[in-house]
Amino acid sequence: MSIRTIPTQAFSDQKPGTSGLRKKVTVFQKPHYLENFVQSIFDTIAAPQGATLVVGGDGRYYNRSAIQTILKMAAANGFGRVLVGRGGILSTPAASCVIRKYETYGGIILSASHNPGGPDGDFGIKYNGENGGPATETVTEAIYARSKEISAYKILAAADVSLDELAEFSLGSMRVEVIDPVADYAELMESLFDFPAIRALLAGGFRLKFDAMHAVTGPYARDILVDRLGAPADSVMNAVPLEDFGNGHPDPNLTYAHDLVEIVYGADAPDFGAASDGDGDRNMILGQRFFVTPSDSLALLAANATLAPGYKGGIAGIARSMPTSAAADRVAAALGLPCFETPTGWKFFGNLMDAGKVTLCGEESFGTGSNHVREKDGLWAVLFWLNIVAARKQSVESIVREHWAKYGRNFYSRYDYEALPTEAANGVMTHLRDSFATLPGQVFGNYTVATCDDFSYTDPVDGSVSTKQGIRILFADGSRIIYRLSGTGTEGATLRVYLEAYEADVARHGLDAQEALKELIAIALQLSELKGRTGREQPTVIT
Ligand code: VG1
Ligand code: CO
Repeated sequence: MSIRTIPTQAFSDQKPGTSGLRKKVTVFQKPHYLENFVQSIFDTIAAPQGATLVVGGDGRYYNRSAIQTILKMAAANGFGRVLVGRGGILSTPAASCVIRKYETYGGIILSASHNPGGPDGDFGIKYNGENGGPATETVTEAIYARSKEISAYKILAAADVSLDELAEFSLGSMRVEVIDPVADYAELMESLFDFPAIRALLAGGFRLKFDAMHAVTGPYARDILVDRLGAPADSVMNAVPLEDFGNGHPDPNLTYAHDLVEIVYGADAPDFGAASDGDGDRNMILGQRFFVTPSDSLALLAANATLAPGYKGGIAGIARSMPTSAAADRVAAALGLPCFETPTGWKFFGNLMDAGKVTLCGEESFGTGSNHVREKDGLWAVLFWLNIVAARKQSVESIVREHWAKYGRNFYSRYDYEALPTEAANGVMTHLRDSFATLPGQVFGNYTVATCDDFSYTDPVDGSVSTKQGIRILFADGSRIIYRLSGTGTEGATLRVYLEAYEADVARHGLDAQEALKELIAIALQLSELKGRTGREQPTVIT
């Protein structure tokens, strides 16, 4: 088998976004497009000869074919060994787990997460480093720079290999090990949570429903929830991963996980509901007819962490992305723990976890995780919740209400305006920036603007600076409106508007979030001139 050097022309649009390079499948299918990006990764990370790489993805359309290309390129670029999930499958947190457990030289994860899949859907690719976490911005910028000047890539001339059985074989001078995608991850979960207590909870009649949304978590949920914890087989729905996610949108929120929501809000509802996304790193937690906002979930996990064996010694600190509500900050303050506010995207948490500054991290976008891996982790959050419910012997709703009574409630919502014309979305952001000078001190109904700015972050570990990470309008009473352009979309621009208001009065904790935030939402629309500038009357999704 010979190594070929293929001449190529650079593409100008391979800039990784919030979580890797995400494009339409049809873009990745353009000749040399995938190869150029993979070679740019290899050139940038400069792995030592013979290094080990992990490769796997969420199983969406094009996953299998991309993996064949990556294996041949890894062999041609001097890797000595690749660990690849059977069938090309590895959930994002499982990939992170495998990188760390086998101390590999990082891994390549193929996923466009919650974006739809299929021939007309989205595909994505990213590199995670030796700590198991998404490459830092310094590395992704270097990969992008390389992609703009690349003129050739290396690939082994070889036939495709079979990945459907656990096996070990050679590809050129590289070893390929096809590994069980679930086993290492499930073992890690068992080491963190009180499985006997959860098993007893389920045996005692507590009913749960987990929606894998036809995405990667199906086999993980079956192994852990059904086989190890004894939940009835029908506790896991949409459990077979499909290349197009059954034409669905594998995004675990009240809009897209509607099958689950109908069950959990219906007659004879189970006690607990949960869903995960395309690549298994997001989670939605529901009690019986009760929705837990991701921001509250992070705060609650932090407040109850010591109930889980893996965290019984306490946590070092908490980090949340800037748009995530400050509910976790209140828990950190009460526990005397440091709390960090980072830009959006898991890559900003890695340094903090590596330095031992934080144990738990979370984002408002249905992402929570800890230093057990370096990605957010959907099933981990589900197990953490089940562990807490088992230990406290209370319903999800009563646990949340008690939390609000103690710490106050941070009402929270996010409005997404998807696929806007890029010009219009940029226009909204520019208009807001132009009003920075005049906004402070202005009064809108019950709200007075205290300050406004573009969020910028200096990493406390490596000193790197990330600017323009979202526009913040901060009000005198601590309420906030944030505007941000998404870095994961593949069509036009997606504008996200994040709203938060704090409420200490228990008598008002039962309010619907949309009702409680009504005035703030009207202010957000007014300040941004969003309707006029984009022509959109309604958001695409409200979470
Ligand atoms: C979104 C979320 C962000 C998350 C990112 C990747 O990014 O807002 O919090 O980290 O997706 O999650 P953006 O730039 O579109 O707002 V996943 O599960 O798509 O890997
Ligand atoms: Co995801």
